[in-house]
Amino acid sequence: MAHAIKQETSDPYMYQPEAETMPREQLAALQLERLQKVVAHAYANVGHYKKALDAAGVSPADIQSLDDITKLPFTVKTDLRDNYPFDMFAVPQDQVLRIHASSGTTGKPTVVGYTEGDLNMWSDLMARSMACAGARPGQVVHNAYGYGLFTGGLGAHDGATRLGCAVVPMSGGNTERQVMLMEDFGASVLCSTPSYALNITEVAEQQGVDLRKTNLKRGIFGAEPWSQAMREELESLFGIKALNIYGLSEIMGPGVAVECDVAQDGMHGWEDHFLFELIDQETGQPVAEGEPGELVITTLTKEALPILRYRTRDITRLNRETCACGRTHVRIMGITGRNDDMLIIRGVNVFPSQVEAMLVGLPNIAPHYQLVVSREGTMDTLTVEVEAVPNTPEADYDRIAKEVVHHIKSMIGVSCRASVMPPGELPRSQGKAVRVRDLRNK
Ligand code: DLL
Repeated sequence: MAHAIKQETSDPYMYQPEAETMPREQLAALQLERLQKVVAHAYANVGHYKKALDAAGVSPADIQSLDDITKLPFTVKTDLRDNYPFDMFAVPQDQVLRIHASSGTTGKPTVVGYTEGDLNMWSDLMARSMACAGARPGQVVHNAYGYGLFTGGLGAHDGATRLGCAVVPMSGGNTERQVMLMEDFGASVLCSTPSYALNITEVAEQQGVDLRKTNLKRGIFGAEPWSQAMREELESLFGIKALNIYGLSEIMGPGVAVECDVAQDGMHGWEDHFLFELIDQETGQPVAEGEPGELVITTLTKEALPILRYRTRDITRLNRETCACGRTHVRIMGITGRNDDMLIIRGVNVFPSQVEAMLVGLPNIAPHYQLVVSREGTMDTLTVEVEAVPNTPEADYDRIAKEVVHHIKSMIGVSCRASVMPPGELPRSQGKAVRVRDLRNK
């Protein structure tokens, strides 16, 4: 399908140019000053950190250089759960102005809190991120991230308002109405998960709306892994540029890192507010420059919930070269997936995003899929469920399935089965897509 991008060129417009292009030595000096403050703040005000630092034999005064961060213990998700709901907060309750929580499939959710200063900083960073991704003051932003305890909806909402955009607070769902309002209100920017964006394109097609003819210019997509192939698919279906945005509630929410409109090559992680490390998942040691590893983030300016060395479980690579856009902040080169989403099928590591990269673009297959893992005897088996594109004769399903199996074997190295279904059979995403159905413990 031919690309129909409505705005090819982009200027490197910046919301906070001084911060975004700060020379690296200056950035490092700022980071050290802020790191020392945040460690002292966490140690003095959070029981968990007092205990953890004492146990590691390290005191805030030991942080004399940025490298000293490795003396600090890691924070993991269970630390937040163990201190449910508010014991990780570093400020008195009456200074907390917002609470978000992640749903979590089992047990108690992970709870996060924000002071007025934190909300202000978040709005600024989201405004910065949206401008970096090509949004401009005065535009209409259609926000289809879920509103509620999830940080996506309100995070994007406050950022777009701060940037000076008119926000349409849609949240997820009611997709036919979303298509109508996106067209009628002339939205320039769509904020949603990539899987929900795909759902929107399908509903628009059913309604006879050609999204490429609307005013839409940018998609700011994130909150779940997505492949380059999916990016090309979305860019083509909407006639937009699609930019990747990253964040997590424990650290802030959306706006921790974002791709720039200029290079579209890795997400700028905002180093004046966060310190990024990449570690080997097994040893916890730093990986060599350019190697993949688990992203570890320290908040440098958060008041209500300072977090030291948070193990995100997200796998990526870092690039510290200055970007073509002029921004100096480190680039997070896409998220392959979370290490807890990685499937190990008969010894082969498989991320859903790798399978997605394979499937999207194969002829006769719609870009909807699910991976089903089951156990037969002692063997784990993977079945890839895909949908045929409309009007594919059922007699062809078997041949298509064989092609899928062949491609996955040759590209990823894992043997699987494929099940081709008629259009509309697989569940459609309303927010974060469920890519894996694990039947092994059922
Ligand atoms: O997903 C925050 C967010 C909202 C980010 C809207 C971007 C846009 P959580 O629900 O806490 O927060 O989930 C965080 O989602 O650790 C990653 O595993 C995953 N994730 C977020 N952004 C991306 C991305 C929000 N761009 C978890 N690519 C993170 C891949 C992502 N995975």
